[in-house]
Amino acid sequence: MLSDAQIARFDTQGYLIVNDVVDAGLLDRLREEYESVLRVHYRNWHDQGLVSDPADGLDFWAMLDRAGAAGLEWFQPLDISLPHADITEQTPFHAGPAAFDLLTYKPILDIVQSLLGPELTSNPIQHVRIKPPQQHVATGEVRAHIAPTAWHQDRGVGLAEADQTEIVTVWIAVTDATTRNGCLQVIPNPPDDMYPHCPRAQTTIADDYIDTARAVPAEVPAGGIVLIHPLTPHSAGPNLSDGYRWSFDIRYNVTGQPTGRAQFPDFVARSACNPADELRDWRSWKEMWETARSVAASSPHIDQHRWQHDSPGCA
Ligand SMILES: O=C(O)CCC(=O)C(=O)O
Ligand SMILES: [Fe+2]
Repeated sequence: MLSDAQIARFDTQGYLIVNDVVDAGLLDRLREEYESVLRVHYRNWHDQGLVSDPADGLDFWAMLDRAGAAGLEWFQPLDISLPHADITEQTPFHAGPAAFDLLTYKPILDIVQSLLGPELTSNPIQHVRIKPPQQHVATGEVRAHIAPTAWHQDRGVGLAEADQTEIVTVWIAVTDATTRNGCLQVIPNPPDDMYPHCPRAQTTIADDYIDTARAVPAEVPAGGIVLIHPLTPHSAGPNLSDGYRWSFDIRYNVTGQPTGRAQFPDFVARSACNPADELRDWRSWKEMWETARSVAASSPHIDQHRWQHDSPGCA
């Protein structure tokens, strides 16, 4: 639970850093789960001759290094979401027990309940971000899960149907997040409305709407979180360290309100009214994403964003 002072600070500043939320046990399980998932993919790449070193003896970071150096698409198999376009029956994603335990982690739900009340849906706008040192990011890589993140408000990355949805972003540091490795930066005291955004390499706030000189870094040690209001402008700079910068960002909205990405599955994470509605089994969560993948693979593309090149300030 958040204290009244923390809630007041979130309400005025539009973000809140909370240290020591995710315990070492869950962080370790996440790291182990990710290492074993990557190992399966890495073995396949090795069998196909795409990487020369065998997986045995390589840890998570070493496998990422080699996959990156070989130009392989290592990110999507690790993401807890499907991509925004070109989904096929084979598009990989990650849904495992430790990731599900993070989405349903009691200390996180308690904190979010302090802001949104006890009827909480896990919103499908969620990602892992594993950002290599910037010098190892492939030229032309613009995805904000690997490369720096452009200025945006999270309301701007959902569809308009969710503009009234009560939602909060929970950004979770798996490695220490520092200015040097490209932690979040936020502009405190958000406006009452959403700025126009532009469909550039990433969806980003239109020119001249924000004063980035007011930005403050949201540094947080591993296991800590940053709560972000949907109208708070935020971004992340390049990872100038020599290690990976790993985070998850997950979201919760009040149950029954539009998620902003209806083609992807949500689930009830907490319910005081109907506890039986809470999803408890990670396999069901995985199946929901597999079903969404099948539907997407055989359906016309659905745009995730509403912005047009001729939106104000996008020239
Ligand atoms: O971690 C990042 O680079 C960006 C995260 C973000 O935009 C979010 O959590 O909403
Ligand atoms: Fe964001």
